Amino acid sequence: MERKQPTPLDDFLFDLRGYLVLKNAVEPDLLDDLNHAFDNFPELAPGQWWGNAQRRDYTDETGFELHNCVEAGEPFERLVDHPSWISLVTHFAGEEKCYVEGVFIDECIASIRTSGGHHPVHSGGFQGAVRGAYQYKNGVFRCGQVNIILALTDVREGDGATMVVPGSHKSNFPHPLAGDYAAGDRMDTLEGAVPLYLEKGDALLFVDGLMHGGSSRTNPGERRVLIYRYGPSWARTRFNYEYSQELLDRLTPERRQILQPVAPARPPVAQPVP
Ligand SMILES: O=C(O)CCC(=O)C(=O)O
Repeated sequence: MERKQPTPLDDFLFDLRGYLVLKNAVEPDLLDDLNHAFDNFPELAPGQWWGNAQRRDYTDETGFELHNCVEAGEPFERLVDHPSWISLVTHFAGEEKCYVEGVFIDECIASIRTSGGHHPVHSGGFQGAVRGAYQYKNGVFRCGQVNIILALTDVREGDGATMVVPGSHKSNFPHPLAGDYAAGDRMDTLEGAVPLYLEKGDALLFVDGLMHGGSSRTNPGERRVLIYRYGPSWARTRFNYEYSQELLDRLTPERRQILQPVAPARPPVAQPVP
């Protein structure tokens, strides 16, 4: 697959709306491998570890969320620098044209949502964290976090589509009707929010500072998505997961550079503490 480069239209739409939809981002073989991996996830209780990945649902209603899923098998590794988006996320969040150029992965999550599940509305420009902030200045993007949500199943009406409030990454006011994340308020009918329907294999790219969430799934069956969050090379993962040496050792140099942009600085042999 050819590496997709950002176009002037991508820049215009990303700046205007805060998101892009990447059609047919992932090839059928890889989708099959990822779905096969999902089929074989074990039953995990919230908080339970599976190797170096951990089930850690964001809320009681988001459903199964396997964090650090890049440790869950080789197909997940192929997404790290996937040609459909790696140049885009690097362009938006990778500190282009400066001494710390490059991206790292802040979080990577395998998510399964069933009927009744949803992800409450959150983010938006108003008092947003620097970690997810949108910025374009002096001819370069300086976003704190750009997310990829890859659909492994079709996500249509009733399937629990991700919803966004287009343009809200720049908003200077709180949304007066947005509700409360901690209370688990649903965003299904939020004024200004639109669902982004995806076909299996499409990916949604958006700046985390965009107001967003997951609408209620009302259909039977599963919504399966992968969420990979990219940030600047110098940042640290939200929950401080550490990668296993086995994973780091087998990655291509390009992938290792993204998971570990800066190797730990240690003396060659342990030195006595003076
Ligand atoms: O599940 C979704 O569609 C949205 C996910 C989300 O809001 C997030 O991970 O921040």
